[in-house]
Amino acid sequence: MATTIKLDPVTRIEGHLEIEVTIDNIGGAPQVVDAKCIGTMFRGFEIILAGRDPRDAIPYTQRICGVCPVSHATASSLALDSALSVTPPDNGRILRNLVLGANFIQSHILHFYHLTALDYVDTSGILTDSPWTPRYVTADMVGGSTAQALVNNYLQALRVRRKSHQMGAIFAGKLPCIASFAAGGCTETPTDDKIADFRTLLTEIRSFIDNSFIPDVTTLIGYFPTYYSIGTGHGNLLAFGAFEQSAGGKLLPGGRYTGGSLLSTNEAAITEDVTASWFTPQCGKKHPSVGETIPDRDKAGAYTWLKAPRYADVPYELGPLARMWIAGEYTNGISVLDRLMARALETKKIADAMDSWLDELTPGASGITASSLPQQALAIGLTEAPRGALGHWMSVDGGLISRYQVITPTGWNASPRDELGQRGPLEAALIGTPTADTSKPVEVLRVIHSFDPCLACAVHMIRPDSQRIAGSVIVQPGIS
Ligand code: NFE
Repeated sequence: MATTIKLDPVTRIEGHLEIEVTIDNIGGAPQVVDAKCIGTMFRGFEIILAGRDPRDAIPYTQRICGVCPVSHATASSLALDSALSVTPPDNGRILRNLVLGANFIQSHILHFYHLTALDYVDTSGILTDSPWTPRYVTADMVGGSTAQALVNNYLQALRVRRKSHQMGAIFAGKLPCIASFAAGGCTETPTDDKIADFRTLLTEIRSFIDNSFIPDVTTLIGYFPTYYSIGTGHGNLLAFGAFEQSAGGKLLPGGRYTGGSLLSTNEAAITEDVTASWFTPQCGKKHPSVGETIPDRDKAGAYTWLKAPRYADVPYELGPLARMWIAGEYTNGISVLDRLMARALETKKIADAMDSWLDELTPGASGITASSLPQQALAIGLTEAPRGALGHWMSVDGGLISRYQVITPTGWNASPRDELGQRGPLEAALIGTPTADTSKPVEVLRVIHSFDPCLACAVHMIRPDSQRIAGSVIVQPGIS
């Protein structure tokens, strides 16, 4: 008989995500046969931004999330560059890259050591107190000296992430939420001292990436080869691309992969479906430039505060694997382990590029081009966040924001079913996941965490009550 489990909430992610999975025996093997991603918060930043000065978009949208604020600052700055018809000087473009890179590094290290490694490692006898317990411990976990080494680096990774924030703050003013990005570039002026300070921290962080992070990911995934065929999903990948280079093009290019082909991405093909979302039908099937955010908590058949972004009506997975695949640098496969490996390799690619970007800075030269605000504009800022492609769409009327829409990577990855009945990427990836013990569905957690979901990004205001389905088994994974 099928069992429905609700992970409420899923822990070790950002924000509140509920996952409901139905498990049944197929050929004698218990596995996930249905899945729903449930965003439990209402997203309201678009409403907050309406009527404000367009320049407010940079500080306001960073408050969507403390993990990827630089990506929101980048997307809103790019939208403002476009609205104001201004091009940043080379220093401005490079400084933006360096601060965004620092944020990617800390986020990717956070994901592996602090959000997902504990799905694989038995730390009994090593980590015995909160916040590491309570947690699932299953027979297939890695223990012994491998667990001890990973725990040591878990603690070291906390220090490395702090240094990555310190590094970014040299050109950002502060982190997590930065103060230096603006229309036309970055208000910081690089000096020899700041460049040297940045490089000192970067060199130490690159050493950790090369000597600990990538070896640890490689070691860990070596114990779990079956996860190369778990969490595969729809197999469609999409990126907008990021990190504009001096020679033109982007370090991580945009594009799409579907049906075995690499294709270009055109944001005009994006719409947001609300068939299963708590928004009025008039919000549905709209391009984000004309998107609406009108909540309807009582909507029949809906189960989440996330909309369902689609590209030409097709669900796409976003993230480091999509970017590295489209860049042609990682095409081993689409699975739980491929997401972990691609994320680690992308961290190295960005960190290595940052060292050469420091050489391209001109000390003492301004990072910003002056500009003035338009009365009317329709502007788009497309970039990448650690979790995947990020888009901001902004309309300006009478010198004020008249409409603002944000589509985050977790908005795509954790999206619900659409009007065609297609599951979102994470929902689809969960189908077929083996589940040996429904009281400890660690396999389900491994698939969820491979996407590194961030519900704070995907939805933006908390709802005071929580909804549970009568008769379902409630599983609390604890606060490990
Ligand atoms: Ni809250 Fe974010 C990233 C964005 S996730 S972390 O990365 O945008 O959807």
